[in-house]
Amino acid sequence: MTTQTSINTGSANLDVLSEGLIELLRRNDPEVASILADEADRQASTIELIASENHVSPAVMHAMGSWMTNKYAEGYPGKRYYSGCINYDRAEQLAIDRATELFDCKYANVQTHSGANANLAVYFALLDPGDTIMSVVLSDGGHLTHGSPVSISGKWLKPIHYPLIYDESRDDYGYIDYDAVEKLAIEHEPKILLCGYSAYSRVINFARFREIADMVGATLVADIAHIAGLCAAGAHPSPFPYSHIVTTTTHKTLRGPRGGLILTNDEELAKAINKAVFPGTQGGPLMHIITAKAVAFAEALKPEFKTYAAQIVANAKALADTLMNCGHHLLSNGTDNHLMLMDLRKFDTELTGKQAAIWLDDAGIIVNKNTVANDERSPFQTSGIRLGSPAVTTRGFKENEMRQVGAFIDRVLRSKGDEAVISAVHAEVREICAQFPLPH
Ligand code: DSN
Repeated sequence: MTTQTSINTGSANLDVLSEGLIELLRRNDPEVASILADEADRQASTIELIASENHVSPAVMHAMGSWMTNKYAEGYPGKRYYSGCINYDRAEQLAIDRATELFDCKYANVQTHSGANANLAVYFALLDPGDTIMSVVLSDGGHLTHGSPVSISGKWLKPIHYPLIYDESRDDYGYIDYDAVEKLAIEHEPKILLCGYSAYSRVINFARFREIADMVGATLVADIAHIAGLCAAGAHPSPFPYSHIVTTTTHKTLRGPRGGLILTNDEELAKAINKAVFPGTQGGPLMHIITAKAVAFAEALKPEFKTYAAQIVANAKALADTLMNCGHHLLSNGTDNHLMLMDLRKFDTELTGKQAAIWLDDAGIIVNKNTVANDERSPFQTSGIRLGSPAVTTRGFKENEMRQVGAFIDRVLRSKGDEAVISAVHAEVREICAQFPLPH
């Protein structure tokens, strides 16, 4: 059956290799060529505010689509199960060396396929079924793998969740309640104390967490998936030397390929982690992704990445200030990092995060619905939306553009979905996007 396809790369400025790929697919597989071209166009013509997403460089992207995908390389550099791994050893060792330099630590495992796998491997290395971990609950900004009942971490471990400050009359409303963390840790003696979140906009006090971990003999695991790029570039304090183990993804603020990473300074932990990754929880490593991680880490080691990370934070602040000046409410009244959580309950009691995200999507502004502290709505509806600055900062947005983005969001939400307003904003979104192409 022949399917009619249209291939239109529209406003996307493609690099030479990407153009070649579309051309190759256009001849061999026009349906997939059409999907790729449309996605490039979608990314180029919308404002991406999902806090966990980014636009990789052509070098990172094409390292992923290289010969390095063709090989099995179970094991570690110099200790592989299959022959022919010489170049895979070089690529993985380079990724390890660059990761340890970037995060100023001694040991790195670059094989985990994702942040979730990184956390799972750490649990497998350190815990037995039924052991206690302490973390923030998913609906307050934690993560599925931090003990959610629908995740293996919640089914096979015993999660105790520590709270945020829920008292709105306090200046530190929405911040982690460190005194409660200490009290709960003393009461429950977790084996792992987790810090690091999917929707927390304030600086994490790693030193205080380590003090608490030491009081109860817990291993401190910092899951810096969201803020890894900021930590690497000095735009957020480093989790080292306080954390025993650091897990992260490589594709958020770090702007690498989709994958995971585990770091430590402790040789015994490093050995246990390596075993827990392979053969404990994974098989053959994704060597094309590991190669792209090496490329991304080299990019993050460059001085310009520090400028990029500082701009991510400045941009988030500019967006947060604009929204608050327009009368919107942000959890913890602002941000120190790349993201913010808009609490819609105080703006319009009827408006769900789901509806707000749909209206914004219609205007070309991509956000995700998100629960906010003490949210009574389900994760499918939510009372908030999460906004982040990493992807637009990659495109070159600065404070001025972020103020425009804040004004767009305000107009869309105040219009309550009015089609004329949404369509007018959408036209302005396309105009601004045309001025800031994707990396090419
Ligand atoms: N899904 C990721 C996020 O958006 O934060 C967390 O895994």
